[in-house]
Amino acid sequence: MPNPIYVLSGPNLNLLGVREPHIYGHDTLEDIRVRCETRAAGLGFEVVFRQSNHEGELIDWVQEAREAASALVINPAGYGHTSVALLDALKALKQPIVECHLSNPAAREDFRRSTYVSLAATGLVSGFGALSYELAVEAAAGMVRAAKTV
Ligand code: CA2
Repeated sequence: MPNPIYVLSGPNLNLLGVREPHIYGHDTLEDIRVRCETRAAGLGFEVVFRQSNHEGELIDWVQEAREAASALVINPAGYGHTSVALLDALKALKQPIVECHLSNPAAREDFRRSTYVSLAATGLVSGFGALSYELAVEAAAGMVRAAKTV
């Protein structure tokens, strides 16, 4: 079994399914965890699925992923738009990084149009609700598999 795919979620995403379902959908983060694990298992991967409201904790997990992950999926939430420190941590990763958003931030307020995370990401999946996470896991697994066959 390859190293797990780390799936990290940033601040306020613990409230999913409880508030603002018109923007972020009805799935809870627990629902999304199950969907990611199921999709990953079908592709021969395990998932480490975590959420934090704290920038430093997310950075610690990105650093942990340097040693322990085969790829990283991250929904940085609000920190994507603000955190140079998170970008610096991501830049130290050699593994594929898939940035993931439930909504399509490019179609929302101007300040959401770009993220620092995009500067380090291999690719981006956004706008598909909970399915964005599943597609991001699939993309991450595909990148890992492709790297192994080259
Ligand atoms: O669309 C996404 O996944 C976002 O990363 C969500 C962030 C937002 O700042 C980004 O621009 C796009 C906000 C996460 C807030 O999550 C909540 C969930 C339920 C209720 C309230 C907030």
